[in-house]
Amino acid sequence: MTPRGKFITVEGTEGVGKTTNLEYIKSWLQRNKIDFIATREPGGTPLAEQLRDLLLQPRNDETVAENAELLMVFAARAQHLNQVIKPALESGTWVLCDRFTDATYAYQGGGRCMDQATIAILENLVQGDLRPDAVILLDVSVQIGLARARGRGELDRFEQEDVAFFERVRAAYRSRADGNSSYHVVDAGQELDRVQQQLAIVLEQLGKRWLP
Ligand code: Z5A
Repeated sequence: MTPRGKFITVEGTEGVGKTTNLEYIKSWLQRNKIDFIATREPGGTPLAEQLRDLLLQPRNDETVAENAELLMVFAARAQHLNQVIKPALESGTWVLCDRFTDATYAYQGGGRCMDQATIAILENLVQGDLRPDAVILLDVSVQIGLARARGRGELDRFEQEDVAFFERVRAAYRSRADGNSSYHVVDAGQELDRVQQQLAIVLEQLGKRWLP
């Protein structure tokens, strides 16, 4: 029987360098000849990408209800899981995902102060017992992260939030990582080559644990 693929997610607040560092992780997977797909949340299928557009688009016509936002995040996730993530893992393919449910605990739970228990109910409903095998949390101060992200031009609906919102997002991420061995926290406030030296150590640990 083919062993299940590994499920790695990459998380962090705005401007933390996910896009840049995902490329580094992909090159490690390629060097190790691991069969993998790279995907993202919200998104990863045509329907889920449409939901992503709706979630990120700034709206002047109405305020998005917090529950509506939460359900859209999980609707996109349900589609992504059923169509992409679960089939890949079951066929032995590894999945590298740019954000997953930790982002919901951080943005909707921390940022929007929504009830964590409600998020957990939806997590169980949509995912069953599927959880990432490893979560790489790129951690940077909100000040540095926002300065990097806001150099990119037009802001999406989340990027328009204030500093206090992102402080809560960061605190929620750090609290989930605290004392949990599936989480690998990387100090992403340093120069890029120093960040990638830390990532290399994390990947080496995962390789030792998972590769033959
Ligand atoms: N969201 C949610 O609310 N609930 C959920 O459950 C999920 C998501 C799954 C879209 O995510 C939004 O969805 C997100 C939360 C919400 N909020 N927002 N916005 P996204 O991941 O697509 O969006 P993003 O957070 O803006 O990520 P990004 O576009 O991938 O950007 P990034 O992580 O900040 O990475 P970057 O583009 O690689 O880096 C930003 C800049 O910094 C860039 O110019 C780099 O060259 C530079 N950089 C990177 N690293 C360094 C270092 N070390 N030094 C100096 N400069 C650096």
